[in-house]
Amino acid sequence: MRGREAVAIAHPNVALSKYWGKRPGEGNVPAVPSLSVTLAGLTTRTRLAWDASLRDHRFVLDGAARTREEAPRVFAFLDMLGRAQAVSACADVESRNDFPTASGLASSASGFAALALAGVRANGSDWDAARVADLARRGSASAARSIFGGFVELEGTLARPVALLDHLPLAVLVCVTTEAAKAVGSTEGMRTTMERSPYARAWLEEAPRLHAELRASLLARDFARLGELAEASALAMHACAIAAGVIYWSGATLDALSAVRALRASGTLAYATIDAGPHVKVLTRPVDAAAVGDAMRSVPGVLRIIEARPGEGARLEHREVPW
Ligand code: 2P0
Repeated sequence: MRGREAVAIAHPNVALSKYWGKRPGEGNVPAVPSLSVTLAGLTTRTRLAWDASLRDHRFVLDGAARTREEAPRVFAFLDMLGRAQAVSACADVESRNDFPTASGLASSASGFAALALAGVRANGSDWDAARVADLARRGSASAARSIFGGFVELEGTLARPVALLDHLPLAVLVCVTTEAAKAVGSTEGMRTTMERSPYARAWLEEAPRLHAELRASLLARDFARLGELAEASALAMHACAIAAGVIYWSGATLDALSAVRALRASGTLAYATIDAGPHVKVLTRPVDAAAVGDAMRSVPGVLRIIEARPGEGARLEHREVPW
């Protein structure tokens, strides 16, 4: 029998202070705190119904049905979601991203955020945002941050909003450098880093310091300091990963980084951040976004630019207020 359904939407986020590395043990708990901004304009929309007539979950992503073998993480998450909600039925899920998977914006963050919220609400549960975020984290830690809008912190198992989306005027220019999917996923990349990098301990010590200072600069609305710290966090994360042979950068990444530094040298507030892929995301003020976009477009190897602004947290479709 088909139960109630819910349709949730969620957006990806970009971390200003980075999460890289997990605490030992179960539960997918980050080893370091992170702070992100949820992005408007790029959306995952997920419909979920609990259906007792199904023999296994049904998962359709961007119009194509995926089997348990093809999407093990999603199926394991749905198993866990059913247990958490005490539902014996299987989930019937259709999910769609309106942005390409290789865009450099993690679809796992918006994907697991939308899936968690839809699964909980389809069962009629009125869990609060922190509890839904705790669930989403088990799918992908960055998904916990996409439950909330604006500027969001994830520390251990707890995700919480730090500042509203209009707290600090910010434009994020995603400089796409390849249309190919990344070679090494984040989970594997961070595991290899923690096992093999001679600088793993240094990262685990440095990341919380950078995070605390970045958080303070956000609350003080100090854009330049926030940008410097965000770039420092990304560079420290990648330096640690590179030392373990986990190299996400390409030549275009370095060229884009140089262009951001040239912009700064000429007096423009522009700062780079880089996630588990070769794309460079430029943090700038909306007033400078057009000029920064022009400069980045002229970098050889930058294929196109997606411009994003701070956005809302995950919510049920057709609802003005978050839930
Ligand atoms: C972040 N990243 O803080 C960091 C920076 C990428 C680089 O969170 O293993 O997909 O599923 O918890 O959340 C991407 O990692 O990893 C990520 P899992 P996730 O945004």
